[in-house]
Amino acid sequence: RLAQIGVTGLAVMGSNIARNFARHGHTVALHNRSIAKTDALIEAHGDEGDFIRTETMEEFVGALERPRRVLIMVKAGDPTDAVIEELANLMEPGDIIIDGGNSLYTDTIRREAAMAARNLNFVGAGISGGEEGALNGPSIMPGGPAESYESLGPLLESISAHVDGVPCCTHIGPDGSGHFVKMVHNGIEYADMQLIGEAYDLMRNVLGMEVAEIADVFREWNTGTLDSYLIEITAEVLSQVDAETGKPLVDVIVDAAGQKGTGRWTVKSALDLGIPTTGIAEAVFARALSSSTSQRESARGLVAGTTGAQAPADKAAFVEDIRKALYASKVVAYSQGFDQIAAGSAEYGWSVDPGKLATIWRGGCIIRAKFLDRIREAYAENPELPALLLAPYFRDAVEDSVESWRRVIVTATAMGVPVPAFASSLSYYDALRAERLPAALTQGLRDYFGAHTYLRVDKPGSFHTLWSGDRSEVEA
Ligand code: NBP
Repeated sequence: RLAQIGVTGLAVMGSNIARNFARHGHTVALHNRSIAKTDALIEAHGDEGDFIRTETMEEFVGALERPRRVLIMVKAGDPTDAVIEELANLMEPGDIIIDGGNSLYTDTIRREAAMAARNLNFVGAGISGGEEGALNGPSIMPGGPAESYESLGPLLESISAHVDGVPCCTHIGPDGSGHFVKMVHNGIEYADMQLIGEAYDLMRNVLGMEVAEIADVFREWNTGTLDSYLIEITAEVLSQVDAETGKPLVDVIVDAAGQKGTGRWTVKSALDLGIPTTGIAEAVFARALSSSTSQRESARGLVAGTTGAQAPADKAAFVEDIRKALYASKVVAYSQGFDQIAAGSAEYGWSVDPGKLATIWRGGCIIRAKFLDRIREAYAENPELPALLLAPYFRDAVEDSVESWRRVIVTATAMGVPVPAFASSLSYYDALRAERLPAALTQGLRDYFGAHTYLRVDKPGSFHTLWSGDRSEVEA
């Protein structure tokens, strides 16, 4: 017998995906650099389906039906390159190599070109959903050649999450597009988590609420427009009591957030593309600030200057303000993320369909939410949306929230509670809708010190003022 799919790299993610394939009736060839992980998987879960145990790469490749399909689930970076090279040396034209790790999209573009030159199909596939998703149904974002999706698509769709019978897996576009959208997905996840953190902090440090009470608020929010996986697990984490101390677990966890890099990659790419993803950037910087432990230690005791600032008297009303501020800021973060995807797609010629993307993010992935259905509808209604924020549904939601949003930021600022993502999202909204921006002054300054020229509102052409001369204007 031959396997329909091979999985190499059997740590948490790889072994769960291999089990997911097997549970869906596919024969799965297993390989890992060290045999121990392969044996551990077979020992613990061998009865879940049809696995073929292999020790060497030769044996592994030989166990696959043609065209061969191999999913690589090893550490991103050099290990992935090493495994690709080993596989490519053993494969034949038309075979498909899938990289399911969190690879940087520019690496995927490079690898796809190198494999195409050897007549091999290379598919960079973003996979989201963590360990649990890998086992029970992730959201899968495969890029690479469209032809390879014909053979691969049904296999991947069978193990993906499904929402209303629709698989959370679709061909995203050529070469690095799958890993690019997965990267932005992770960036949005950073923004979502930061916004949730700020909402929690406001309830805690402006309203003085108990952790358990805040957990109840999130549980309640999860029944409305904010209904999402992250809001749901926020209630779970906030409800957890530390067995050792009897305190809320969140109070014994060190307040320094880690990061593995996909948020940072998103922001770097946004800078290169010239797209203001302020929500994601604030989230990445907020994690960095939280981890500046010694600097924070030294800054403790800096004057707050909050003399006389009072918490709002109507607690319930302020909680509702926070909910609206969270929702509006979330709309901004997604709108910015989709802007970045549109810009990346244009830059690399990927033709990514934002509506299809919203559809496959509805289930399986970490940012899955009711909200994604609204995004899918917005793009279905108008595929040429200038910005998600301007789709009628989201525009109404944000306009309905804007007064609450301002009250929250005013109060947080007066009371010295940091709300970088809430505040910068509101500033983005205000800048986007502004009649005139101070960028006109920036242009004047640039012209003054660097003769960078400026455009005029009243006539065509570029102009320069002779700042160090008689200050008359010349056409540049
Ligand atoms: P890890 O990222 O921890 O990688 C461990 C695996 O890589 C092991 O199978 C290990 O083999 C193998 N490996 C290494 Br390390 N160097 C190798 C090399 N030079 N040659 C061959 N194999 C090598 O595993 P993971 O957490 O399961 O994640 C797998 C991929 O999925 C990563 O790219 C990750 O970013 C991505 N991802 C993870 C999550 C998540 O929630 N964890 C979610 C989405 C995507 P060994 O057993 O012989 O050491």
